[in-house]
Formats: sequence, C-alpha cells, structure tokens
Amino acid sequence: MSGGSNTSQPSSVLSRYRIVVLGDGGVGKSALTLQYVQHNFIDYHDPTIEDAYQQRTVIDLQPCLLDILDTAGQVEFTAMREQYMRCGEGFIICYSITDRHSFNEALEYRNLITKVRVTENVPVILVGNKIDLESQRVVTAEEGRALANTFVCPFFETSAAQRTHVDDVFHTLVREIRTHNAESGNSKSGSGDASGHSNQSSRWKRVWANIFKRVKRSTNKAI
Ligand SMILES: Nc1nc2c(ncn2[C@@H]2O[C@H](COP(=O)(O)OP(=O)(O)OP(=O)(O)O)[C@@H](O)[C@H]2O)c(=O)[nH]1
Ligand SMILES: [Mg+2]
Repeated sequence: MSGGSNTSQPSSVLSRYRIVVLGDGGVGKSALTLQYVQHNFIDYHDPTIEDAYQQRTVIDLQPCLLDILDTAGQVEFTAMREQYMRCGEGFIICYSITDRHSFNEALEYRNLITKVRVTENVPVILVGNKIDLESQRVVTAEEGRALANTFVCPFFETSAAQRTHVDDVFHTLVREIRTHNAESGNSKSGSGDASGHSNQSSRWKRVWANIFKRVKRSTNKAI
C-alpha cells in the first residue's frame, strides 16, 4: 500500500471513500492509479491481481482519504470481483482509446455493477485512456461521450503517460459519491446506517485485508 499526505489532520476525522478501478486488461488502470497516487508512470505492462492504495487529499476544501482498489483486467483474476463490486462506493470504468474491445467491455462492467448492486444509482466515471496515442485512436471522443450519456455519468479522456486529467477523474468521482451520499442520507462515508452501509464497510475491510495478505505472500515468495 502506498499513499501521499496533503493534510495534517488525523484519519479518524477524514471522510473516507472506497473507489474501485475497473476495465479490460492493459487499458491503463494501474498507470492511472499510480499517476494519481505517486506521480509516476510505469511504461511496462505487469498484469495486476489486485492492488490497494490510500491517498489523503483535499477536495473542495474537505480533507478526505481515498481507498483505491486497482483491479485485474485479466479474466483469470476475477474471483473477488463480486465482493468489491458490492462494497465499492464509486467506480472508475476505464477503456483505451486504442482498443475497441476494451470500449465494448466498458458496457459489460457497467452492466455488472448494476446487476450486483441491483440499481443503476451508483457513482461511476467513464474514462478513455491513452490519448497521447492519438495516431492509434480507434474509439472517438464522441463515442465515449455517448456511452457516458447512456451511463448518466461524467466522462474524461486521459493520458496516464502525460498525467492528463488524472486528478479530475478521481476528484470528480469523490464529488459524485458525496452527492450520492447526500441524496441517500449518508452524511459520512464509512459510518453505519440503516441502509446497510456498515455491512458494506465491513465487507470492504475483508476485501482490503485479503489483498494485503496476498501482497505479503507474493513479496515473501519474491524474497
Ligand atoms: N502511451 C500510453 N501508454 C499507457 C497509458 N496508460 C497505460 N499505458 C501502458 O499500457 C500498458 C498497460 O498499462 P497498465 O496500467 O498495466 O494496464 P492495466 O489496465 O492495469 O492492466 P491489467 O492490470 O492487466 O488489467 C503499460 O505498458 C502502460 O505503460 C497511457 O496513458 N499512454
Ligand atoms: Mg493493472
């Protein structure tokens, strides 16, 4: 796990947000997450199993802590998918503008969230990544915008390589979660309430703990 700190407030008074990054293999989920958290671009593809990051930041003058789950795009790593789809508060659905298949998969991810949550009312952002590779573009910005309109969600085209619109993606999602929580009466993330928020929170803790167990195991193996 890693994280940066832009505020000196203790985490107990911070609002906390559970963010899940989804999308096909190789679209740049890890690259976007690492650019956001570490201001760093990895130029090789190391398929993710699942990674977790924490980032403290201030969004619209409110200090907050983002729990970010970077998920696997590869189908063989999907055992935990339903768990994190149940407990995430907001989802970044990512495709590559150079890969038509990944764009088609974005719809599948949206449908899966709706199926698992049994509602379409879940904060989502659609992201078309790799805009620095304009000469290899096969998905137009208009197609991306049109898909986001059907999802009724914000849309960004990004470059993890050049750090274009990376902060916008994460911060807009937090704003979407805040609006959603305000509308559904959850004043603060992570607090228990009658809508089952506390159940989701304890599921998230389990997901998080499992990831760290696995990360520790693979680190031991590497040693
Ligand atoms: N040019 C360019 N390459 C990118 C960008 N984002 C990611 N890449 C490259 O695309 C490849 C895959 O990136 P990852 O971030 O590992 O992709 P991923 O979605 O996490 O893949 P999985 O973990 O397998 O699901 C790597 O070689 C990255 O360097 C980008 O914005 N521009
Ligand atoms: Mg990855």
